[in-house]
Amino acid sequence: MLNRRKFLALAAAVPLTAVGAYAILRTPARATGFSSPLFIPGDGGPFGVLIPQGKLALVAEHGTFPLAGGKTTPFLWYRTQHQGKTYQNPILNVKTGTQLSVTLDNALDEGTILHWHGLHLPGKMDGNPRDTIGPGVQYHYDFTVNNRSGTYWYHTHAHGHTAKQAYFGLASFFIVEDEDEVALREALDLQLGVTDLPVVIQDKRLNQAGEFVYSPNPMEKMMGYLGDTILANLTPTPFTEIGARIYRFRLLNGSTARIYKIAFAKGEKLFPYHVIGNDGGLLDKPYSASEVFLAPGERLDILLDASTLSKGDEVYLRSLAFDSLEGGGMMGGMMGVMGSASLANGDAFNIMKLAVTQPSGAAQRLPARLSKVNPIKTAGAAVRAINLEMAQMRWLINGNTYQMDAFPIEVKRNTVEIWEIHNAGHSMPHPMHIHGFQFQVQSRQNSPAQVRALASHGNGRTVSDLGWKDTVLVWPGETVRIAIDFSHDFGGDQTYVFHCHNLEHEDGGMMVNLRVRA
Ligand SMILES: [Cu+2]
Repeated sequence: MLNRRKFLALAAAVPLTAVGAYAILRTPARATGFSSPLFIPGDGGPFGVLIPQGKLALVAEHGTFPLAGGKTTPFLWYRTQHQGKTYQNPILNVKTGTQLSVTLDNALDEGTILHWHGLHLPGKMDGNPRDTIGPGVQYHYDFTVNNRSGTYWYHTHAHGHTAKQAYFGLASFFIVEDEDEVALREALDLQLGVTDLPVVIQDKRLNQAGEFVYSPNPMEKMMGYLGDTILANLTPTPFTEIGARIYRFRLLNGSTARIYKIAFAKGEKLFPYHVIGNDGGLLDKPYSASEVFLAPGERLDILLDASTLSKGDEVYLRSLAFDSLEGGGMMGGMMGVMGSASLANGDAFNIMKLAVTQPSGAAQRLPARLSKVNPIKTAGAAVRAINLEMAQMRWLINGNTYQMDAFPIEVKRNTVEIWEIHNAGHSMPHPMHIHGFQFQVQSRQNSPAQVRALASHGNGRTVSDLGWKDTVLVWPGETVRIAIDFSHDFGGDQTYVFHCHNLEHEDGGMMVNLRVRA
């Protein structure tokens, strides 16, 4: 158990010279203009929507990305040439049942591997750190997409370098469609890239030339690296024009460490929205909400009904203030004293402005049903304890940091397990992610007050716990029970990882191998 004295000792261990350097690099936070057009994906180029036809060849390489104001930043991306067009970090858009054949060429100067976050795949197709490939090496993926419709994503999982490579860009969306998705799109006349907008939210530090800076000091390697400039689709202080109708936002928290408390606000008043999907796709029906936590790795699929707004109205996508509960409240204070991020985890800020350009429209009716979520049958399921804590400045899962050749968790194929994930009281919030399988949140116990306040869905659950999940935020002191069905129809033993999606925690070893025995 981490106590007050240990926290003070490790705080004292951070070299002040390193901290001093950040103060110089930091640019003013909280710009207020919201006059940069939101970057919206097109059908080619950066983040272009790509429907794979035949083989897909992705090259992980260095590039430069244009930011608002005519500046560019060094960037890492997956480039591909497909059907006569060039894409960087394409938004892949596939139907359930599609067979994909993908090559990854590593044109970086260090190891990398691509992980399909949220997809149900054989272990060798999943892209986990054990399969990191060196520079100049190619990795081949062949698999069938059998997930439900939903907003998945793909990103680097380079052993030891995931945070830095993801921070510099190696990530994009993977959007899966099935008949439920088609029905929803038709019912609400949604169009990807027009009224159905994938939005990745990230925080970065920029130097005076406007380039991304990633150089965490020892404290930030342990806690997580926070930026002070918030980007939506790589746009700082963005705005986008909307009509008076329903819009869909597929929000992805693509930050390495920052948690957002997602809300929309018109003036000082919260503007409620509907949650229609989580990590593993559509929920059974739309759920009204006005505040939802979104941790690194998680997705939130929402509908915003702007039909009651009128021309000239402005609505902001915001992150509301919350208590980051880092080190039982102590760590956050010390981070401030140490002169780390000027925008703390839990500070409030606007993310994006929506400007209504049409008079009020006719109300659109939300579908009463979206999809079917079959509850995992948990009768007779074994319960496995997963304990999260810190010792000697390392985050531990069941007492250990990551050992690449050890398989502390072995489960049997075609069995259901309940994982009881307990986070120590003096800790940090940890977004825990499992590869290869979607799970269902059964309950939250001993939640902090700010989570209990949102727990209106039974057994302490919030709206972001509904449906299917691959990443669940576990707050200090909390116990979160999840049900996982380890059924699959892949041949032989399968190996995956379970880890914290605070990417600095992950790179620091907050990860464990998992074997599903045939
Ligand atoms: Cu963590």
